Amino acid sequence: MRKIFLIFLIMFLCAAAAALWFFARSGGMPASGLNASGDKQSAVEAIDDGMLRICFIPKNLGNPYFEALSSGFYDAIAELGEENFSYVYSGPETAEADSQIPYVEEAVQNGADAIFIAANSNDALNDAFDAARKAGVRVYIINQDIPGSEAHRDAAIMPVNFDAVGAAQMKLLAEQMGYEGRFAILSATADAPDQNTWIELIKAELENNPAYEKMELLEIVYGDDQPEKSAAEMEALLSKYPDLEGVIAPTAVGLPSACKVIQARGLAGKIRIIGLGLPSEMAEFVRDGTCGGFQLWNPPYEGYLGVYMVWAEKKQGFSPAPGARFPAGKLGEYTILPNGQILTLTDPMQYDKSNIEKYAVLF
Ligand code: RAM
Repeated sequence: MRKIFLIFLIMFLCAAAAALWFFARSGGMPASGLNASGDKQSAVEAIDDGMLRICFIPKNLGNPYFEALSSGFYDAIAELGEENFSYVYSGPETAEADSQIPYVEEAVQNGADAIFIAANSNDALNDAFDAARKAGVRVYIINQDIPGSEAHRDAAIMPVNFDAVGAAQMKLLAEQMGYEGRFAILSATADAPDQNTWIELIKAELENNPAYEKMELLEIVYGDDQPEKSAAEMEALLSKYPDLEGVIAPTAVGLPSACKVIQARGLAGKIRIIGLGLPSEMAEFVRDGTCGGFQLWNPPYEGYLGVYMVWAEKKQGFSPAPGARFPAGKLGEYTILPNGQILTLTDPMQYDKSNIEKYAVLF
């Protein structure tokens, strides 16, 4: 009897140890904490298990766009060996300018080697970034940059060259609207660095390109990357401007939310809508003609190359400075540009009836 009890006890202890190990590896448990004096060096020593600790902080949780981006981190980690990484995807519920600060602080306390963050503001996080870098943590902006605050980050992974996005969005809308008519922009949050960069570029195109002289921008509204608010803003635009003919929604949440409104009100063809969105979320609206075309890039690639960059630093003596190069697996070699940016791809990709099915299964 005692023998059986002992066997069960040993089996139970083994299972508990395995479960704890798995839980810690999957990022379910803080990798470490600061010691009493708040000295990170000691904290790192305490967890010096050879693992690279990476944290990705999205603008907010619940946005499928950032889940697609996060899947790229997993792809690279699988290629380089899961046993070498601890990866945590963690962020705020909503995308206010300062809502990510506690997540940056938490990542530092947990002994992160590198933080990747799609910042919700150009400058609200500067102090948190400075503190993280002082503690020896790399700060990489991902999916955009933080214009005016570049000195507070180590590098920025751009999905594409942003200069190309404004012109591409404006051209696509103009083609859909026959180069005339009134339109509105449905954005995400008012502080979002990427959204504001694109909006400025769209406005510049509208002003300076004579091809758009018969087009007019009526208003910019903000759906905060929340489906309900985005739909409500779209409804409000429809009631406020009976002559509205076009919408640019450069947000992966705003675009399908606005399409749903146009679809439900039977306005396909009357209101032309384009923007930036995930093919998987947009397929139904392309199929039924609610949306004639939209653009994006490859969000998983951004996370993928981020992991390879951290790996190159650990294994190949890479350090993030203009001109530095690193290999990124299947994507080839990348160079940090003089402005500290890395361009994952150059131009945005366009999706419509001709290719939507191919991409809808990918992201
Ligand atoms: C939104 C976010 C993100 C943007 C994509 C296209 O969900 O605002 O920053 O890059 O859409």
